[in-house]
Amino acid sequence: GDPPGPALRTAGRELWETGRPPRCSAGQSCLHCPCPEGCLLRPSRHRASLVLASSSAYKRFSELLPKEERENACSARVPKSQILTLPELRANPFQHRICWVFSTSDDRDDSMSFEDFLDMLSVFSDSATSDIKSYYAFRIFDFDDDGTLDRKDLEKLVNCLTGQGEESRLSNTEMEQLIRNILEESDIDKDGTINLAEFQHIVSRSPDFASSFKIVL
Ligand SMILES: [Ca+2]
Ligand SMILES: [Ca+2]
Repeated sequence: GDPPGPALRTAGRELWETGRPPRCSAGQSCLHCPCPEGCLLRPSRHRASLVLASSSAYKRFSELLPKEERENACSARVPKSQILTLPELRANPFQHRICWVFSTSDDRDDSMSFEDFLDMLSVFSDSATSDIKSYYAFRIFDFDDDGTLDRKDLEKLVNCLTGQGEESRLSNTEMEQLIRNILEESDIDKDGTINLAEFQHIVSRSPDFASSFKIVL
């Protein structure tokens, strides 16, 4: 697809430079977190949607809607099945988690409003800081949304990355060894899981992380 236009980059930068990374101290799970830190996007989102109303993001979003709904794309929700038709997501092994994390649907059906879509684009764009990217990566990898990456999450994460096929899957022994290595390197407080701070610490030592955590729509 087309790279994000200047409008998206400008608005994205504005969003991120004026806000702090959403480090949630309130809830373990920050999904739809009611705390102000967790919702730092919200205040500027309306402004950003105005800026972006004519941008390529808006165009991409409205094209996912049936023709009769495109006029009011700003108030419409795109079903998950349509979101997953985006080529950038179709091949992403975390596509279901990404929809889940960015959707604000009350029905929990992973449908996306334009603002949800915009959040997703902002996080995956070049203008998002590495703190923002790692925060959302953490939420995407936290499969059971309990605010920490335990062995089960890490196993799922590794399976997503290797693919589910018989020949690409790790053996139990390999998986066990890999998870032990990951924990040895990341689990600073030795409680057996990786919390957000530990995850961000690891990511800060991986200069390639931010550039690889990218979806360009
Ligand atoms: Ca978890
Ligand atoms: Ca830990």
